Amino acid sequence: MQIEINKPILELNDRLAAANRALLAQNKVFMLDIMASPGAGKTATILATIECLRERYRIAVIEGDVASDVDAQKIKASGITAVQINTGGACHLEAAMIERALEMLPLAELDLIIVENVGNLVCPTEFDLGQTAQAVILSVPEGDDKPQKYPGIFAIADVVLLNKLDALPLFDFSVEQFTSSLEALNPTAALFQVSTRTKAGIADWATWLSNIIDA
Ligand SMILES: Nc1nc2c(ncn2[C@@H]2O[C@H](COP(=O)(O)OP(=O)(O)OP(=O)(O)O)[C@@H](O)[C@H]2O)c(=O)[nH]1
Ligand SMILES: [Mg+2]
Repeated sequence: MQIEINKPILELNDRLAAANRALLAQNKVFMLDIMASPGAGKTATILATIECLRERYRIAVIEGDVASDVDAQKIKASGITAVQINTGGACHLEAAMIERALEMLPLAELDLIIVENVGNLVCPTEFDLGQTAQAVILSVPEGDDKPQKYPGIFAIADVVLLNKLDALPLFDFSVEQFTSSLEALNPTAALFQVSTRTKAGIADWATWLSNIIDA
């Protein structure tokens, strides 16, 4: 006999995610979930995005990490409210964790919540958080083959950011190969080539995000 553990866990997660989504809709808050490997540039992208959009939207950030409040401190240093979730080992955020973080935020006074998921290209894929949109960041040093090797996460993305574009001369990374594998997996995902260091592409990405927030 086989016991299916994942099914009830995911069903419960889906129910809580639906409740999060309803709460956000009721408060007219857009929630963006950002997923990527450790070090791909999630926090750097969030900070760069905040700089572009802070005059236009009231923003808060939910930080997900296995341990520490390093990223939440970076966000707070920019004057933006941040709630840190420590998963204590889990390699992804879950809807129940977001539910608790949302209780700590003044939803009626916010337009945009950016969630930094735990650094991982596999685990976050199955866990709906109640987000409005999902972004995946891949950075140039990770290699152009990642959509082929981790198809699940690229397939569910609404938007993909190729970050650390400034590092292209140092790595054997084919933008063409990456783009065509991504397109084969997810033809409708928007793609932005960015560098949080040089700020290349950041304004275009922020404009795209603000267009879907306003839609
Ligand atoms: N050269 C270059 N470095 C970058 C760029 N974006 C981020 N970095 C660097 O990459 C490292 C990781 O960036 P983070 O933003 O902390 O990455 P993260 O995905 O939030 O990492 P975790 O939260 O640990 O999973 C830092 O040293 C950043 O300065 C970029 O566009 N170009
Ligand atoms: Mg980070």
